[in-house]
Amino acid sequence: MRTSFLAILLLQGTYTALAQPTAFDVIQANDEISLLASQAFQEAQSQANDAHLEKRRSHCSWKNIRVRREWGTLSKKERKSYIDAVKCLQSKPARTPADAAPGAKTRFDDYVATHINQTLNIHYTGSFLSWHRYFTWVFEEALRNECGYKGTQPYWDWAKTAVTGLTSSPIFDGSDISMSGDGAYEGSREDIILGKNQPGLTPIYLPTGSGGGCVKSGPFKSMSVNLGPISLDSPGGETITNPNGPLSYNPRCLKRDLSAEVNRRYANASSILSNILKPQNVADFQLQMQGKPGTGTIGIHGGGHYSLGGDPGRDVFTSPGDPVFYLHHSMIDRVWWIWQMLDPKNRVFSDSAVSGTNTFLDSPPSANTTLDDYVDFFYAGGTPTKIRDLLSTLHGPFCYVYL
Ligand SMILES: *[C@@H]1O[C@H](CO)[C@@H](O)[C@H](O)[C@H]1NC(C)=O
Ligand SMILES: *[C@@H]1O[C@H](CO)[C@@H](O)[C@H](O)[C@H]1NC(C)=O
Ligand SMILES: *[C@@H]1O[C@H](CO)[C@@H](O)[C@H](O)[C@H]1NC(C)=O
Ligand SMILES: [Cu+2]
Repeated sequence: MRTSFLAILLLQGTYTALAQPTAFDVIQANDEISLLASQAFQEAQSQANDAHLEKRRSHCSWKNIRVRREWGTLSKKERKSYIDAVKCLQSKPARTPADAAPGAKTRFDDYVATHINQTLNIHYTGSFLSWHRYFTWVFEEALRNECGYKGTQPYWDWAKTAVTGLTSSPIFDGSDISMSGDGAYEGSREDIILGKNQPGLTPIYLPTGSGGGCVKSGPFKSMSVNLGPISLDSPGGETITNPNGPLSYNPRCLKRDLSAEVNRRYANASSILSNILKPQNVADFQLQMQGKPGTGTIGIHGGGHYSLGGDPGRDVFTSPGDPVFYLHHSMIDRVWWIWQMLDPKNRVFSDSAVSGTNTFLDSPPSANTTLDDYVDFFYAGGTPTKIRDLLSTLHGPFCYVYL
């Protein structure tokens, strides 16, 4: 395997030399990620063809593998069919009974309600990566099985939008074949302040973006966000909560506040590359990705979420209420997959592939997450599945790779 220039820099601890990247560094970091991604693809291909693994696998082979692609590489027709399938889920009635979540009105909302219900047990926990991998996959399955979608779940490459800006990217340009664009501009506002009222934490100031109001154009212009908010970070450090309860019916427009600045600051090519090359165990990997509280960063995971902004984009609980959530989490999953494929023995097929407890930052204190713990989405669908079976994208329910 080729030892890369950047890997050597990282090993030598001279990475700080790149803290102010030039155009050259950006290109180089992007090239590095592409190389690592193609190595991951080859590793997955050889695993899929491996006769030994074949025995442990029920259904997945290289012949029926699904390939997830970056949004901008999809044809217009493919983008349209993804959008149509999401809108189809938004038009079908919820399976969640009204007494379990009165605000869940559509099949799309079933997923939002499930995420809200479990938020404090799936972020900064041992299940974070596997839970969201399975969640995104079960959503993709619903698009296919309930809405006739023939494609795969596309992803949002933040490294690309860190360079192009968000509003001019094919995901957010507001056209009929985008995921809708920015919200109406609400003028300059006070910063978003994360952790303002948490004692002992240095607050993080995030600039507001170029929108703030209701999404103006594109396919999701008139969609209804039905659930939440539960903990919506707002200008000035205020947090907005629906007083009628987290799962009550609270229909409102989809708001966005696209911020290329937040994207660039936390989810650029170097930060993605560093998240792939630096952490040597899953505890460090998932913590770098989510941002270690108190260190002043929100990681690439927070970078994507907060660059969307708006409502529900800035609400950890309700975030799947913005359909771009699934493109974002597909990218999160892709980064995990690339990292896993650098050392599959330890990062996929081992007890040490999982680390952490069952509660948000172990608060309140809880048991360590184990490979035999189940991920269960209740009404949203999917069979309750052990984390053990969610660690490889070629095993258990899965059969996909990223290109
Ligand atoms: C919320 O989670 C509990 C288990 O913790 C489950 O019994 C309940 O059905 C879930 N509700 C929804 C709306 O998913
Ligand atoms: C890229 O991200 C890293 C950390 O995530 C940050 O230190 C660096 O300043 C960012 N680059 C730019 C150009 O904002
Ligand atoms: C939980 O995991 C931590 C970190 O890996 C470990 O030090 C600790 O012993 C584990 N606790 C139990 C009860 O297994
Ligand atoms: Cu989440």
